[in-house]
Amino acid sequence: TSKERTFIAVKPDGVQRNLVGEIISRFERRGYKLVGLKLLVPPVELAKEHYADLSSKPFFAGLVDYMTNGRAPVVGMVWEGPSVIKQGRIMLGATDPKNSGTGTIRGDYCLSIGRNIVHGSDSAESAQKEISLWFGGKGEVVDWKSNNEEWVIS
Ligand code: DAT
Ligand code: MG
Repeated sequence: TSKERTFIAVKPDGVQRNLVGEIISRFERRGYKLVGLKLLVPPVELAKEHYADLSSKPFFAGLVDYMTNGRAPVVGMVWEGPSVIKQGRIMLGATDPKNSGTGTIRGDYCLSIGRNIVHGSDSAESAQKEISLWFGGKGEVVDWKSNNEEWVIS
């Protein structure tokens, strides 16, 4: 549905490299609507919960440290629109940038799986989990009407 929502985050390397605007622009220009936005150094518990599925992987500790050590913050976002979960993943490109196509965010801006600059929810279930984890407070996700909508969605 056109009310579908996904969680997208610019990771610390993307913030440090001044790619926040570029990443927001790509979603805006595609026609998606920004309904949540925050900048934070995530608490370790939040990062562990966010990546809970990967807790047994050898890179887990390094991944959590990279996300939470405060050398740069994370920009968390909620984007809304038709098929935004799947399309967001396509816009990001493959997890490992050496397999990400040119024209995708990772394919255009990064080189290494451990510094792949963006996160995007990979399913309806993870989108719901991640949005409530990162934007669980009252009013943190905003329902608003875009005046462009009739020119973007029919
Ligand atoms: P994605 O971020 O595309 O959803 P994922 O959920 O499998 O990918 O993994 C989450 C993040 O963990 C990924 O963006 C980068 C890191 N990661 C995954 N596999 C890795 C590996 N083999 N070595 C180092 N970091 C890895
Ligand atoms: Mg993932």
